[in-house]
Amino acid sequence: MSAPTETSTTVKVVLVGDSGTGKSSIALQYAEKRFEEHKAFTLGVDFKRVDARVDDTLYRLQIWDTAGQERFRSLAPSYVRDAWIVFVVYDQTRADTFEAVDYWADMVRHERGKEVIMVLVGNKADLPDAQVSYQELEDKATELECFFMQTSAANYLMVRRVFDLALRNLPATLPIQVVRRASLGNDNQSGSDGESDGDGEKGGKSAKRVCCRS
Ligand SMILES: Nc1nc2c(ncn2[C@@H]2O[C@H](COP(=O)(O)OP(=O)(O)O)[C@@H](O)[C@H]2O)c(=O)[nH]1
Ligand SMILES: [Mg+2]
Repeated sequence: MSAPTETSTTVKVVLVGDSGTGKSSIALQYAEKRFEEHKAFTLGVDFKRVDARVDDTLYRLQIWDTAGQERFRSLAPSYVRDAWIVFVVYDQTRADTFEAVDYWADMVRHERGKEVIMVLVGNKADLPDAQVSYQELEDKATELECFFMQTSAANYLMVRRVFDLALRNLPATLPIQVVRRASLGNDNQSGSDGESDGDGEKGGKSAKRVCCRS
């Protein structure tokens, strides 16, 4: 395998969506490969830094995990404003969180227009009692002209795939500057997870690109 290309630009990623949908759990699983059954509520905004390798490129990610509660809602736009990737997360076992997707997606489009990579994420795909079907997810993503994926924050591979999807589709307009060919060092996305796209994951389906004509 060739050495990855390191990029100098930090890619800002923001998670939005109603409270309890699993935003913090997705961030935790991606950054630290762990899952907490009883995750404490996020107050305000949490921040994580992750080095991520996708294909042959090493990205530096800043992950901003916002709180979904009503009293914190006014904070989210200022984080979304200069983000390149926004995950709009709902809990597929709670229809009310899916209904709230319009609110969050409108805010994202208002702040960032079509330039941003927006991914509609149906989380908790490991749980049996879904109130929102895969078809509804797909239809909503078509309507919102965004990417979509089902995830389970309990499953690292599913979480990694949603980040990979977004990173692979970063627009050419992103000023990513390649600085050097570098050996991988200690980034946490070593690519040795034995994962192959589309296979080997439980409880979810792979995403399709449905949108985002530029
Ligand atoms: N079964 C299951 N539980 C999850 C999943 N994601 C989050 N949770 C749980 O749902 C609750 C809320 O998660 P949290 O990450 O705090 O949601 P947030 O408010 O959107 O940040 C926590 O008890 C998590 O353990 C998931 O994919 N599957
Ligand atoms: Mg949270």
